[in-house]
Amino acid sequence: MYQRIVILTGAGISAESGLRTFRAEDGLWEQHRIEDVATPEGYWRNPDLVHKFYNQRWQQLREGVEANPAHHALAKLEREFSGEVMLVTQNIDNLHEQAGNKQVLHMHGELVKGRCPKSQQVFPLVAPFGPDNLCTCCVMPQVLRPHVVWFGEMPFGLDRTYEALAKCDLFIAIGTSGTVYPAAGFVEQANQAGAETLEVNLAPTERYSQFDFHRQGKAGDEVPKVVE
Ligand code: BJW
Repeated sequence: MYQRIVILTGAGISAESGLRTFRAEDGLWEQHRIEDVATPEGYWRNPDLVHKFYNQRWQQLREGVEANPAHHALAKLEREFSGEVMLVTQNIDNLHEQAGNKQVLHMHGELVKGRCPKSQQVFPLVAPFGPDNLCTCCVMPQVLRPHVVWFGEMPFGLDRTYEALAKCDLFIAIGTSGTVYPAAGFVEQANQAGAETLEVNLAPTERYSQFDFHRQGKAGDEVPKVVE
């Protein structure tokens, strides 16, 4: 019955794969100040600290974190749905790709890539971030920064996302607290387009009242049921 679906995922969809979310009590920011590890100013103040933060997360991915039933259900949807489906993730992990999704818009970047801070050229990450991991695009090679979007920076692919939101008939937000803009405003855009909206989360979020439907529980339990 739906023809054009937009799906937004957040850290909660990867929680059952063993990746920590941000704002939980034992979350990624429990031991860090957001300004230190998630802003460009924090990065330039102390690149070593930020490199260490992302190297630990990259290492965890490389050690074999696996996609869970929620990621697999969304890959099945992409394979089998006859209409259009757009998957936008705020996550920098690669679990949607691991599950088989071919079209993933990583609006906050990707952990498996680094970026030259001068030319903005993006490189696959082959070694940990650090003073010796340099770009190959500049005459004076630059230290690669994580290819991620920090506070105050512009998320990727917004034009495409807003275009899809303006046309969608179903919007689903999975495992995101709805506290970070512009992603937190997507439900409003979908509502304005006349779409139906569904929130899948362990607990009601700040955006609860903006959604038509809710499924409360683990993404790994709920998303496969939604996709069926
Ligand atoms: C489960 C589960 C399970 C757990 N199953 N569920 C004042 C007002 C409005 C906006 C601003 C403002 N001041 C500043 C701003 C803008 C700012 C912003 O939004 N700040 C807010 C804090 C207010 N935003 C920006 O700066 C953005 N850029 C920007 O706005 O550019 C200008 C612009 C202008 C005009 C148009 C458009 C743009 C950039 C934001 C960049 C965010 N970057 C980070 C780090 C990325 C790299 C990294 O991963 O380290 O992105 S911050 C962090 O938060 C990360 C996440 O993607 C993002 C969202 O977090 P998420 O995914 O929601 O995780 P949690 O932990 O918050 O929630 C997890 C949820 O899962 C919970 O609800 C759990 O219940 C649930 N859950 N287990 C189901 N098993």
